[in-house]
Amino acid sequence: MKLAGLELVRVAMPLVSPFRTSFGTETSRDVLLVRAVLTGGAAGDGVEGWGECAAPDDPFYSSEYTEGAAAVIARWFVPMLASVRELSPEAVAPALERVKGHRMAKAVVETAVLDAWLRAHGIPLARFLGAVRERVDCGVSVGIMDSIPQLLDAVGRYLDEGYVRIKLKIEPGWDVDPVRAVRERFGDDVPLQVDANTAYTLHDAPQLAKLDPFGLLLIEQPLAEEDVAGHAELARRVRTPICLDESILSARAAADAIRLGACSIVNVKPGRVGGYLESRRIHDVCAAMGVPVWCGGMLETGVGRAANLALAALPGFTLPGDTSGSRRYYAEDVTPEFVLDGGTIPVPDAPGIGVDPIPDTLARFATSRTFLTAG
Ligand code: NPQ
Ligand code: MG
Repeated sequence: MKLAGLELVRVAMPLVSPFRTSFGTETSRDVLLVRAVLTGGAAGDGVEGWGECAAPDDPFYSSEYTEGAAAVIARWFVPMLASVRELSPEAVAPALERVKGHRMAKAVVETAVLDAWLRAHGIPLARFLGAVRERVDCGVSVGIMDSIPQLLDAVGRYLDEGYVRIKLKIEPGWDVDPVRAVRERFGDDVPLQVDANTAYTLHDAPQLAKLDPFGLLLIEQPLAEEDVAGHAELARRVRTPICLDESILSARAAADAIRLGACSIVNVKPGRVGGYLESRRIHDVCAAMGVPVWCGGMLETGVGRAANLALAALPGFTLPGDTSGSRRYYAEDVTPEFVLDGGTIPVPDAPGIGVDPIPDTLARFATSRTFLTAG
C-alpha cells in the first residue's frame, strides 16, 4: 500500500465545563484530526483511517501545539511518507525519523495509517496491540476549582456516575486541603491520586510529604519535565509512589527513569511518546521491570478515546486510566458517544480504532479541512 494523501481536519469542541490545571484553564479543545487515505492494497483502493493529535492549542503544556503539528505534517511528513513504497504501521516512524521531536505530530500520522492498515486487514486495534480485556476500568481527572465545596460537588457527581478512581489536579496552594477534604467527605476507600503537571520544585518536598497520610495511589509529575534526577530524590523523601507523565517521551526514557528510581508507576500517553507502537514498547519495558502503567488522556474526542481504550486493555495497564466517558468533556462528540457503564467502558472491537467520525457532526464542528495529496 501507498499513501494517497492526508486530510487535516481542525475541529473546535466546547468543553462541558472549564478544565483548570497548574498550567492554565481550557474552555474548549481545538483539536487536529487526521484522515489517511491509502491505495494499492489487497482490500482495494481508498482505504482510510483516522487519528487524533494530542497537541493542545497553545504550547503551554508541551512544546507541541495544534498549528505546529499541522505545519510539520504538511511540509515534511507528507512528502516523506509519499516516498514509502510499501506503507505499513511499522514503516511510519522510520520514514519520519529524520525529523527531531514532534512526537504528537508523528503519533497522529502513524495512528491514521495504522487505522487504515488495520481496517484493510480486518483487525481491531486492541487485538493488534495484544489486549486481554473487553472492558477497561475508568478514572476521571478533576480540575482545580475555585473552592473546596465546588470540588466536593464535582467529585461526588463523578463517583455517582461510577468512576472507579479520582485524580485531583494540584498546584502550590491547592494540594493538601483538597485531598483532605475529599478523604473526609468520601472516605479512605476511594482510589485517589493527584497530578501536579510539573508545578513544584524539590524545595517543595516537605509540602508534598504532607500528602503521605492520605493513602494516595500516586503523585503524578510533581517536578519539571526534564528533572528526572529531581524526581528520584523526591521519591526518597516522600512515601507516596511517584508517577511520571510529561518526562516519559519514549520507552528508553521510561527504562532510564525507572532504573534511576525517579518513578515506580508510568502514565502512558500515545501522543507524548510518538504513537501506539512506542506505547506498546513502554508497556513491555515497564512490565519487564515490574512497573504498573495506566493510560493518560488529552481531552480526546471519540477518535483518540477509541484508540486509548484499546491500549488500556493490555495486561500491564493495571491501574484505571483517564479514559473517561465522552460526556466528561463534551456534550456532543464527533463519534458515537463512549458511555461509562459500571465504571467501565467497552473496548471497541471493530477493525482499526473501531469508530468513525459521524460525517454531519464532524462537518458542524470542523473549522478547516485541507487535503494534502502525496507525491
Ligand atoms: C495530564 N490530562 O494528565 C493531562 C493534562 C492536560 C486528563 O488530566 C488541552 C489539551 C488541555 C490537553 C489540559 C488530564 C489539557 C490537555 C490538561 C492535557 O497531565
Ligand atoms: Mg498528567
